[in-house]
Amino acid sequence: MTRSRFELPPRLVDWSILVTVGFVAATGLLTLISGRPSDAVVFALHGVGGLALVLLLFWKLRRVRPRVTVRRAWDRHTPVSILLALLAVGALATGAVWSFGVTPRLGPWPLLFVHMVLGALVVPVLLVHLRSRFRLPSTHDFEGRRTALSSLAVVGFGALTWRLQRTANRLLDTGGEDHRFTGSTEDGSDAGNAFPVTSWVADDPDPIEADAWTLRIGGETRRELELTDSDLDPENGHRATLDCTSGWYSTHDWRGVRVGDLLDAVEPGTEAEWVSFRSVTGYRWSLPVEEAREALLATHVDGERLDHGHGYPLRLVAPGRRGFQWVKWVEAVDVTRRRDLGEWLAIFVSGFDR
Ligand SMILES: Nc1nc2c(c(=O)[nH]1)N[C@H]1C(S)=C(S)[C@@H](COP(=O)(O)O)O[C@H]1N2
Ligand SMILES: [Mo]
Repeated sequence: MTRSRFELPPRLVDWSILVTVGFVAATGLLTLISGRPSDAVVFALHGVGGLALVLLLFWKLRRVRPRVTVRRAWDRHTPVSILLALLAVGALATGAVWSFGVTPRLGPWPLLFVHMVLGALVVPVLLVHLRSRFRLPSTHDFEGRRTALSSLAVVGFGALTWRLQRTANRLLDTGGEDHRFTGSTEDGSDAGNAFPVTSWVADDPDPIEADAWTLRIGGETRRELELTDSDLDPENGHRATLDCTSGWYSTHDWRGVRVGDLLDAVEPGTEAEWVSFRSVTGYRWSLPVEEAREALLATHVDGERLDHGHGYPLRLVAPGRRGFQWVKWVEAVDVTRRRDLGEWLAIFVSGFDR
């Protein structure tokens, strides 16, 4: 088979795919904890990487097609390769469709969630695929000038199509224009409690009775404090956007207690670095002390008392953080010296022991 001058050596394509998949997987994970406008670059890089992968995958799939269409060419690893191709194409397609503002649900799952699942599955299936198909490159495959030029072409293609996609969104007035920089679409802003309720995995506590609830504040502090619902004086407010990683956002006027005021009352020790917020369900998340001070433990949204689904009696409002970090049904604030890595597990397993 003759190769056109624009086609890259197979091994170079394969290695470029490996590197690019690593890049989109890493940036994809990073998007989950990116919520500030200055983080927009993470989403852009993820998009550019995905589009670069479209070109690489086009080359690759064209080359290997006969190995699939000719039944004799199959070996026992071929099904894994086909599965991998389907997952990769599915992840790229769902990502692209979402970027154009088409945001259907597939049964209970938002398309963006399907995108994440497919993308996450690519990684282990790719590792299995590599076990049977891994080939060390020869120096010939990476001849300097050609490698540099082709890398440039692939990255250039990704960046250019990303740019064109934005322009197309604007010109064709697709819903993509209305996405926040995180890719999320607006839902229920300024409508009080009438915005989506999202809890994940098993977190579903019974409604909390105000008299049976207290808020404890302690840890690396000089004093401890226990407050009841009637002690909470919702005198502080923030306008902030809750942005869920499943692809929706909602902007509201939140009112409640400034965490900094609570901390002043208990006096954190000099070693205090983090503040952890724990839910009655065991769900928890922590923020660095300085950031936590500016956060809010909210009792009200747009002037309404928070309802049960949104975390009554008290929920964390952490501007610039993604929704999953806005702990609902908070009952304890714990000042600590070290970052609590167990929270990464807690958010998945909380609620299962009930
Ligand atoms: N205790 C607890 N807090 C939680 C969650 C949860 O499952 N349990 N879900 C988080 C997620 S993923 C999001 S997006 C927001 C959603 O808040 P809402 O249900 O008020 O819209 O709450 C966060 N806080
Ligand atoms: Mo979320």
